[in-house]
Amino acid sequence: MYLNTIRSALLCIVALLVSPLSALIVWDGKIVPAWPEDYLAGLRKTARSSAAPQSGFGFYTRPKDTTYGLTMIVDFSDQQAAFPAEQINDWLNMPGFTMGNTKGSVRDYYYEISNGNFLLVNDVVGYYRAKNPKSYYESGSGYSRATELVNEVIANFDPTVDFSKYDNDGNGTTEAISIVYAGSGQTWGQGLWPHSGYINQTKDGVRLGSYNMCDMGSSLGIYVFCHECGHMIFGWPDLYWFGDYCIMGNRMSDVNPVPVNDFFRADQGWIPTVDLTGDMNARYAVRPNGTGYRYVNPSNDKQMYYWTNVQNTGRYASLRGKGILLYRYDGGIRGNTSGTSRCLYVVEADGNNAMAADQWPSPGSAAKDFFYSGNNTEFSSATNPAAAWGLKIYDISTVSDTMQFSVGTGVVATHQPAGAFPSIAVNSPMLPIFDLLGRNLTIPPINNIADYTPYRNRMIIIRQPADGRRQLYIH
Ligand SMILES: [Ca+2]
Ligand SMILES: [Ca+2]
Ligand SMILES: [Ca+2]
Ligand SMILES: [Zn+2]
Repeated sequence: MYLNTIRSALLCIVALLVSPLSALIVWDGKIVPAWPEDYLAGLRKTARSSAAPQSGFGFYTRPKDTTYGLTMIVDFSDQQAAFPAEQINDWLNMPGFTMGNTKGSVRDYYYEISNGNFLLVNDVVGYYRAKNPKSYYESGSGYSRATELVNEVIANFDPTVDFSKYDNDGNGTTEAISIVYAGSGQTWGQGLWPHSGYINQTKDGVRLGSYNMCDMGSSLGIYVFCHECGHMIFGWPDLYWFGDYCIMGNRMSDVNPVPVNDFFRADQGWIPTVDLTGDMNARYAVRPNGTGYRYVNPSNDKQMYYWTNVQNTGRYASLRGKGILLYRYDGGIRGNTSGTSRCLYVVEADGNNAMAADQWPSPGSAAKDFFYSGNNTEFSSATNPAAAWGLKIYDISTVSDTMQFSVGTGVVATHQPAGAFPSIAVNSPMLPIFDLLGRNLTIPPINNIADYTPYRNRMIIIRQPADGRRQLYIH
């Protein structure tokens, strides 16, 4: 497991003890006297400002860190634009955009939830006045007339737009082509109802791939555009039977939508992950927007549990609870197609599995869906809900910004103090590093140690900027 992780991932996360020879790990999660607090604070600041994307899990598309999209804006003779083009540009791109209660632009949303790892920049062109009134495109069967509008809009802008600029990764297909129209969608699943689709056309030498069609509505909320970008750019499915816990699920707030769920964020590498295995006995801290914990089915590496600390503040303000939120993912299932066939769902701590029975708008979220002391403090084969694959999480703490839990069925391992911060030579040779069970882990040579960064009081990030690889060790 460890070796596979190390070899296959650009980001390696390993729990380990310090060998006297390597002394590579310098923070034991308790107290290291050689590290004064202001020094730690400075390093944390550095870590944030220079954060680079981590490799993630690879289940969904991972776009370029900065992705350029094209947004073509349209109005109609019977639905004229209520917002000037400059305002549409601000809505998509302006840092700190507000309008009514809308919190931030589309760019802000993704920049924020990706912890600065994904920047979406939209070029805005238009307005284009459609040939037919909006009522025409809203009729017809299914999305046939949306396709008609898409073709019409592309033909209109092709002479002045170089679509090849929007193939960000040079693979021959654009990533983020959007059409945003004046007014509101009318009928679910018909006409111009917001959706992501596929354009089978080649322009300027690139295939126009998936597109996002979105309405402006009456107040420029960001839910719909951000949700459609989830489909278009990342390939995320609609999370039906998922409640309010993701922007790909319920539409709780147009103006301050919840983030993408933490499993998808970890899949992108936007939050770090610690992999736990059945032979580990340890106690961990978990903080909001911090490290997530993963437990993979030992006999099927596409199935896993993932859990984080979610507090209902900020982007999560519309949730009705807080604590440890636990997901179960199955990469062998495509999307959430019924209450009993879901690629991703929340394992509800109250054990009533209400979200499998119904969806939007209820049940949305519930305080007792979260694990915390006072509700449910254990998740194992003997509890309701029951854990599969040998996972046991127990002794979950009360709700707070720093929650704790223990894992495993044995005695929690204790750590030796790491001692003073060692001096580490650049271009050091292969270093012997041992995990909690004393197994020697084969770690590639460290060629260029840029810095050591304590992370959330639990980790050291070791960078290897020479080849862009990074390794993250926790202790
Ligand atoms: Ca062109
Ligand atoms: Ca591309
Ligand atoms: Ca429930
Ligand atoms: Zn959708």
